[in-house]
This record gives sequence, C-alpha cells and structure tokens, in this order.
Amino acid sequence: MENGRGLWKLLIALLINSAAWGNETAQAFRRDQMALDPETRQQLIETVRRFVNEVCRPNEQLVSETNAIPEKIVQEMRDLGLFGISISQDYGGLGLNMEEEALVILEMGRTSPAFRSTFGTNVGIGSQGIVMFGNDDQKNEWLPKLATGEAIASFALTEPDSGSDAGSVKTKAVKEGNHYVLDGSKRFITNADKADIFTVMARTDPNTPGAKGLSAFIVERATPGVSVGKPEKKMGQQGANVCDVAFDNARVPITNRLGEEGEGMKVAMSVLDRGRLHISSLSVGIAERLVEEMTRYASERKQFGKPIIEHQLVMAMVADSYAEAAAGRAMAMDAVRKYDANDKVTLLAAATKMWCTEMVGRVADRAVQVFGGSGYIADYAVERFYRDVRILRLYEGTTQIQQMVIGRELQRMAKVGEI
Ligand code: COS
Repeated sequence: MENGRGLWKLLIALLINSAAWGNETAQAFRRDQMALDPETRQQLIETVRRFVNEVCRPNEQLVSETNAIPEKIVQEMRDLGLFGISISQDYGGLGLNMEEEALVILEMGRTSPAFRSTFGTNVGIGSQGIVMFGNDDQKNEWLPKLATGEAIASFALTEPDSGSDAGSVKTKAVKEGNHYVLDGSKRFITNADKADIFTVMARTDPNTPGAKGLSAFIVERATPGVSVGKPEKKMGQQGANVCDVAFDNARVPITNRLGEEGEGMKVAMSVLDRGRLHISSLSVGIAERLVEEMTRYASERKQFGKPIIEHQLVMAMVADSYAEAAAGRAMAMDAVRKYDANDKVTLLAAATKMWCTEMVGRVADRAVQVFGGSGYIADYAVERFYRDVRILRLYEGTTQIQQMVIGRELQRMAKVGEI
C-alpha cells in the first residue's frame, strides 16, 4: 500500500514533467496555456480516483466522527500536489487549466466533500485573488507556499450583515501612512481555523456605499488585531470548518492590497465566477457517487421477491438521477472549456452552479428515498451526503443569487443587442 501511495506521488510529478519534457524546450512549455495531452490527463484522473478510493473513502466515517481530516491524509494531499493544482508551475503548482481542475474536483466529489475542502480554498477562492490580481511581489511571496499546502488561504467576503448583498460589506480599511487599518468582522469563513492568510474585502471609501467603495487585501492571520472564532457546529461537511474572523485595529501594509482601491468587488466577483465552476464540478462528482450508491443498494436490496431496482418507481429514481448527473457533467464541462477559452462566463457559471447544486440536492434526496429507512441511519454514506450537499446551494452565491445574475446578464445582453 505504502509503495502504491509513493507511486501516485511520483506519477503526478511524472505526468506533469513528462508533458513538459515532450516539448522542444522547457521554456516553451507553459502548462497554464496548454492542456495536458489526453493520455496524461486520463492518468491524472485515474491517480486521483485511486487516492479517493483507497485513502479517502475508507476514512469517511472517521472524518465525520472526529470532525477532522487525519494529518497523514493532508500530507498525502500535499505530496500529490493537490493544494497547487490551479497555481502556475512558475510558483510550484501543477498549473492545470480549468477543465483539468474540474476533472480532478469531480473525482474528489466521489468522497466526503470535507476532503476536497481541505485544499479547495487554496485551489479556488482563497488563492485566486492573488493569482488573478496579485502583483509579482505578492505572487512570489504567497503562491509557492499555497501551492505546496505549507500555507492555507481563505476567502473573507461574507459578514454578519452582508451575505448575498456582497456590495454592502461594512468592514472598514482606513489608510494611515503605509498601512490600512482594518476593523470589522467576517462570518462563516471556510478553513479560517487553519488559514495563514485571508483575501479580505473591506470598505476603503466610506463615502461610497455599495460595491464601488470596496478594496481587496491579503491579510496575514498573524497580524495583531486579527482573531479567529471557534468553528461553528454545522449540519454537514464535518472535517471542514467555518469560523468568524474579526479585525480590531489590524494594520495591513499598503503593499498587501490586491489590485487598485475600489476594485474589491471586481476581485471578489471574478474569483466567484471561477469558484462557481469549481463547486459545479464538485456537485457533479457527488451526484455520480450517489448514483453509484443507490444503484448498488437497489440491485442488492430485495422486496416483493426481487431487487428493488426492478420495481419501476425505484428504477425511475435511479434513472432520473443518472440522467441529471450526466447533464450536470456536460454542462460543467462546457462551462469550464469556455472559461479556458477566455470567454466571459458570468452567465454560464451562475447557470451551471445553480443547475448542478440543485441537481445534487435532488439526487441526494432520491438516494435517501431509495435506501428507505436505512438512508436515515448514519452508518450509510447517503445519510451523510444528504446533509453535506445542502450547503452547495448556499455558499458561493445562493441559487436565488444565481437566478438574479442570470436574469441581469440576459437583460444586459438584450439591451446591447447580443440576444
Ligand atoms: N466579474 C467581474 N466583475 C464583476 C462581476 C463579475 N462577474 N460582477 C460584478 N462585477 C463588478 C463590476 O465591476 C461592477 O462594477 P461596474 O458597475 O463598474 O461594472 C461591480 O462589481 C458591482 O457589480 P453589481 O452592480 O452587479 O453589484 P451588486 O451589488 O448589484 O451585486 C451580486 C451583484 C448580487 C451578483 C453580488 O453581490 C453577488 O454575487 N452576491 C453573492 C455573493 C456571494 O456569492 N457570496 C458568497 C460568499 S463566498 S462563500
């Protein structure tokens, strides 16, 4: 087993490097612009699938009961390069494109989502502010540590009074000399208990209400005046924590601002457009796992003298779930390919996030129904997944916010004659 695991680490390194060796010069090869060849990509997916099957799945119950991912598994994630899949090779990451990231996350969806969450903020919303808007100094300082998992990044937008209305953020950042002084509090911040840095959206212009008065910052957790609350007790996703984060007279160097003053909303929304594709892929992976669970159970469980899958009402639940998961996969893949082609994906990301997260909610509900009374018992994975997936329709924008984004984008397009 140990040898097997060592092999995976090696394989990932080999996969990425051999792709590079295949080019005329190392310099000419830029993973960020170039997709993996199909064979290498397939090997990458299979490697992650093995990690999920052999390491994560056997530990799902343990993670749920202890509310923690064993450090040994976190270390394996670091060794596999999972913390750095979206970070350029120039900074020590794997430099996967969005489609490849989505395929990896889809595989990670086949186990408890807390495993994905362990490295998910480094791959997505925690790091992408720096990837997209950071200057060279900021990137050089943080991306190598985030790529290896040596440092953890969290995304701090939500506040007690600012959730869906992201532009109403109240946390203040007042410029004083070479610093901004931050005061305020953030709520439900994923991985805050483990975070070394936060991408924080705060109001630099108190006279401008709404989105235009916001700026984004890298805030180190070690900054005096930054404190992290106790992890919340949640409905699901045990093993992945959310906490409040408070800023009390926290002095953040001007050099830690991401982008220009007033660009905070742009940073947050750009990060979220991408994050919504990541969450869509996760949702599809979980739906596929649930289809697997319900098919296996319904094929074994007998009532009225035959496997329950042969009863048409049960068969329909399995079939509908399979078809919806397949539709989600197609939608997510289309969206990530458009993202990689540099298309503006605000509309499609919102639609995909809405569809995939609602879809996995329906699939999880059917999975419990197919399992009957057993689906309500904690020994069965579907009970856990039913609770785990509920958050997907809430974070990174509720379904209602996605509907609002879709409606507004369509209206904007109609106004400029794009539809
Ligand atoms: N990409 C880049 N920039 C964007 C953007 C996008 N998708 N959407 C908005 N912006 C920028 C624009 O620059 C815009 O400024 P301009 O007027 O110069 O174009 C600015 O943000 C404000 O946009 P808008 O006027 O649309 O903001 P609203 O306050 O009306 O809010 C919604 C828009 C509702 C879409 C936004 O608040 C939202 O997504 N809310 C949900 C937040 C969320 O997902 N929270 C979860 C936290 S993370 S777990």
